[in-house]
Order: sequence, then C-alpha cells, then structure tokens
Amino acid sequence: MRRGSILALIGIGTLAGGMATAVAVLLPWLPEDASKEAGRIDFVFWFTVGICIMIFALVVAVLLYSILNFRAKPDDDSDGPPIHGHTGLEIVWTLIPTILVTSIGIVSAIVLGRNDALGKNVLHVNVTAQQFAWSFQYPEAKNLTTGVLRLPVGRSVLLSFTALDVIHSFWVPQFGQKEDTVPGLHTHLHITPTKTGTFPVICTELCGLGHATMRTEAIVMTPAAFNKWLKGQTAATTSPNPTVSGAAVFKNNPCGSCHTLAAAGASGKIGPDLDKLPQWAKQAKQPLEQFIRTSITNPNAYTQPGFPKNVMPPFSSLPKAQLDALVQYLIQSSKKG
Ligand code: HEC
Ligand SMILES: [Cu+2]
Repeated sequence: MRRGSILALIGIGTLAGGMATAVAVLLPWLPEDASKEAGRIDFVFWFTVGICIMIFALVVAVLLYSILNFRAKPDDDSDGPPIHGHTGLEIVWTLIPTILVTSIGIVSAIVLGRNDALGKNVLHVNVTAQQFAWSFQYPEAKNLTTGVLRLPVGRSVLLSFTALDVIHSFWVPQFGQKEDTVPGLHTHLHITPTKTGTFPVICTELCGLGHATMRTEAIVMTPAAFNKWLKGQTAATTSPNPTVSGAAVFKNNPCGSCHTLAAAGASGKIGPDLDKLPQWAKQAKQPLEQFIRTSITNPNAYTQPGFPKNVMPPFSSLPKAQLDALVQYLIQSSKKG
C-alpha cells in the first residue's frame, strides 16, 4: 500500500471519528447522575460508545477510500479479479470483535456486581405500587408510610417492591436504573444517592388509565435533615398527636397530581376539584365528613359523574391519625374555597 493511501485512510477515519465524538459529547444524551450506580452505568455506556466510534471511523474510512479509489471507469465493462478468501483478514475480523464484545461483557459484569453490593448500614424501604400511586414504607421508623420517597445522601438504600394489581416499573432517571414491580414477585433495587435535590419518580410500565399520573418525587436530603424528618414523622404517626398536619399528609401523598386544591397549590385535573367538596357531598346526598372519608379509603363506593372509576387508588392503609387530619384539612380548605 502506498504511503499516500495510508494517509488518506487515516485522514478520513479521523474526520469521521471526530464528527461522531462531537455528536456524542456535545449533546446532552443522559440525565445528570445522582447515584453511584448511575455513574457506573454511564461508564459502561461511554465505554461502549467509544468502541462504536472507533469501528464507525474504520468502516467510513475504508468505505469512502474504496468508493473514491476503486470505482469503475465509465467505459470499463470488465469483471473484477476472482478472489478466494483471505485467511489473515478473516482471523482479524473475527478476533477484534470477539475481544471488543468480551471486554464490554467483563466491564458490565464488574459494574453489575458493584452496583448490587450493599454498603454498610443499609436503609430498607418497602415500595408499594398500585394503580396509580406509589407509597413508601420505612421499617426502621415503625413502618412510617409516605407518598414521597425521602432518602439520605451517601447511604446505601435497598428498595423492595410489591405490586398490588398489575406490573408497574419504578424509575428515577437520575438514579440510572429501572425496576419492574410484579404481582407475586419480590424485586429489589439498590441505590446510593450522591446528590441532594428533588427528582421525579415515574412509573415506566403502561399500567392502565391513570398510568401517566403515576408519578411522585424522590427527595434526597442530608443525613441530618433526613434523620430529623424521620424522627418527626414517627412521633407524629405513633402518638395520637393532635399536631399531625393534614396539609403535610396531603403533600406526602400523590393527591395533588390528580386533584385541584387551592390551599395546597395543587392543580391536578384527573379527579374532581377538591375546593368544591361541599357541593359534591350534597350531590352524593352524604354528610361532608363521611363523604370525604369514604372517598379516600374506598373511592369506588361513590363515583363522581363525569370522572373515571378505578383511577383513584384506595388510601386504606393511612394511619388513623393521618386520615383524620387529612379529612379535617379538606373540610376546612374546601369551606374556604
Ligand atoms: C391517580 C389519580 C388520583 C389520586 C392520586 C387521588 N385521587 Fe382522589 N379521585 C380521583 C378520581 C378520578 C376521582 C373521581 C372518581 C371517584 O369518585 O372515585 C377521585 C375522587 C376523590 C374524592 C371524592 C370527590 C368526589 O366528588 O367524588 C375525594 C375526596 C378525593 N378523591 C380525595 C383524594 C385524596 C385526599 C387523595 C390523596 C390521599 C386522592 N384523592 C388521590 C383521582 C385521584
Ligand atoms: Cu404504574
């Protein structure tokens, strides 16, 4: 091969590789990382992309070079020379892909092993998925149950999933992993948050009419703030404490993603406007308090005309103190509204 040809091949390859690298690096393909596991998964991703870019550059270089150099002259009707295989080439193009694919396999296996290895002092959270809401239970805090996932930064967290009805899938883009929740199976996900902040929790498995509303938030806090929150919540739910705040119960549960309630700054449109509760109770011919209470624990007992049945999940496992506070809060804010 002439020196000019080699230089041309290298030139084209460098150009193609450079362009592909620019597209890979300059566009924001991945969400920001907020967990150790996501960082490792991103490494596998970029490792694979790097290999792909090298192969891409090689293929484009040989392709363009051949098109430019070996194309037939306009009046050339002759056949090319007959070629019967090339053992050297065949060994090379079998060996290189084998090495590359095996290396991706090894890197992935190391990352999977590390991602599944629990750290010390694991925080266990039981996650329940149902049409169309998430709830989170903290065994370490007397089974405190909330609708927003709160986690301390830097601590190993093991989420254990239960699905009450159909298959759902837990996804926080910034944590980098998805995990299906399957009725009858116990699935798990290990997360070590690395950044404080608020991230979306999304159901990423089409699970019915209200699937798009099956969202809540993961709030990652400093360990001190988390422990303070956990202690405050445990005290509030275990004693018949009159200071349980109905507003907090409303906020901690996904009510606001489906309902409008001015007092809570909520503007959901999937369910009836909760500012008009007295009117809805009259329509259902029920006393206000009883109407609100059964609507929360057993939504299908009465379905508001014009709204879908089976979309609101029953909140039957709310501790009594929280349910009482929530009902009082709704009575008061809807009377104002
Ligand atoms: C996934 C969406 C969704 C979530 C989450 C949700 N609801 Fe509902 N809710 C609905 C729909 C739809 C209806 C109307 C159908 C019915 O009456 O069952 C409804 C009805 C109600 C009603 C009765 C109103 C009426 O006029 O019938 C009350 C009260 C209520 N919800 C309160 C709550 C509270 C409190 C929460 C949080 C603990 C909550 N909802 C969470 C969708 C939701
Ligand atoms: Cu779902």
